[in-house]
Amino acid sequence: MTDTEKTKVAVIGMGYVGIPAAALIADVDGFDVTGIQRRSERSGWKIEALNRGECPILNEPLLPELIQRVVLEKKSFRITDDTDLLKDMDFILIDVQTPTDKETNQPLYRSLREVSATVGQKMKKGAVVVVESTVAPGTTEFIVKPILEENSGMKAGEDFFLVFAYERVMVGRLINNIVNYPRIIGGLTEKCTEKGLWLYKHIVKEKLIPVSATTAEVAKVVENTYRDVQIAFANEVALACESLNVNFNDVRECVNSLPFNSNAYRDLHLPGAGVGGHCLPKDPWLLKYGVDTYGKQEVPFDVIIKSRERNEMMPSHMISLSKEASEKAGIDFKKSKIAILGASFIENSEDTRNSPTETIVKILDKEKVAWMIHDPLVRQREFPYTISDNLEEVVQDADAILIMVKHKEYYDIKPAWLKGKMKTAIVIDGRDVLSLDKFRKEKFIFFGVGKPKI
Ligand code: SAJ
Repeated sequence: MTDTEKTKVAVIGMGYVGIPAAALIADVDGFDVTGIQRRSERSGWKIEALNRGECPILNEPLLPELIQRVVLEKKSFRITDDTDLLKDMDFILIDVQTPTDKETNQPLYRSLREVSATVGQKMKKGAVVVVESTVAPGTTEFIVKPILEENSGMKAGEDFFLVFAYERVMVGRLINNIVNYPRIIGGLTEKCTEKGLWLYKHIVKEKLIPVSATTAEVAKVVENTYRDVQIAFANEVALACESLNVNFNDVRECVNSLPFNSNAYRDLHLPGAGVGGHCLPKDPWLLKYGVDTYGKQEVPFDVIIKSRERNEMMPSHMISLSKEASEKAGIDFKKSKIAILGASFIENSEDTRNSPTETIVKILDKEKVAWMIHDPLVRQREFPYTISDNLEEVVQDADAILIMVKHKEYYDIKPAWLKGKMKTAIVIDGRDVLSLDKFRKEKFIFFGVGKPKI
């Protein structure tokens, strides 16, 4: 097949979403993919790294070999900061970050607006623009569409096509989730949806679900809001268990014993030291913003907002447990040294976005309590606080350890090893990693989220 006959695809934003999507499409015969990445401080280095066939994301099964194959062997994927190339593209995927303001929880669409304007200026007639980034319901129709039309002078649905097809990736399973999860294809019009279905049938092995763009936008944020509420519920139950001196795990085993394949099934989630990541802390606010901005009537969102607040308070619950343990040990919390285990937002990953550990450090700094952080994977340049990958050094002379992430290394920590290093034997387990019985038998003061105090 000659180069001209190939379907040309641009993917804008070489992040957790854009890189696997681009590499998978480039691996399909008949497709040629250009990754577009601006030379920003944080991510500009990825352009050269990817063009050398390197994978900028750690610990991603399948991704390194896939990138090598499409960049170095097939030469069907190259990365650039040159947006002029957008003019030749049949499909343009917008995979830029869509963060929310930490104070107002409003979406920050600067990147999305800038990229949409550039795409509008450059795209050719008949191009299919696909937004994969998570946005508030209403954004595709009321923000992206007008910007594309104004900058191109073309009409959406006729001269070009617009689709919202959100990603469902998760660090550690980026390729798996794109290929093996059903994909929602939300077109602005039926014709737009058809265009989206054509593209994704080449990389998605599971079913494709055609809906309207706004339906897809609601589904996306609801998927994560649902999980956030589920986790908040588990956190609230965990607090009740601590208060009643029962073990959350026992309660969860009972509750989830209802048969899974019946309508009576329950899926009580896991409580923990907090809810981080790029999805759950922001998507509930995107749902609210979409309804507040484009909805026809008010929705109070009590359940969703209370759940968000519950999850946000879990790091401070870890601190309260640590204070209670210090009192029990007869030491002055203010003069103690806290070893924080885990800086990433999720186990066995270096991803630190919205990490609950950042909240812990802010609280300790405010109370002028000394701390050290251990993480086996997080690169220092990705985290604003000093991290060590030397566990022994971090726990040495510590009065308490706070387990914030269930990295696999932490399951091997032995009471005797820890006791020999720590000044005071306090463990606050935020992720149900260590055995309460084993450590209490070795005279540790052991508290944990959802754990009985006695
Ligand atoms: N967490 C809990 N209790 C739980 C599950 C998670 O406290 O029962 C915490 C984690 O420690 C983490 C945060 O919540 O700090 C988020 O964890 P997550 O498992 O939801 O990981 P994410 O944020 O990568 O979630 C993504 C989401 N997928 C997309 O946005 C496409 C989420 O909807 C998926 O359910 C999840 O991946 C997945 O399991 O694939």
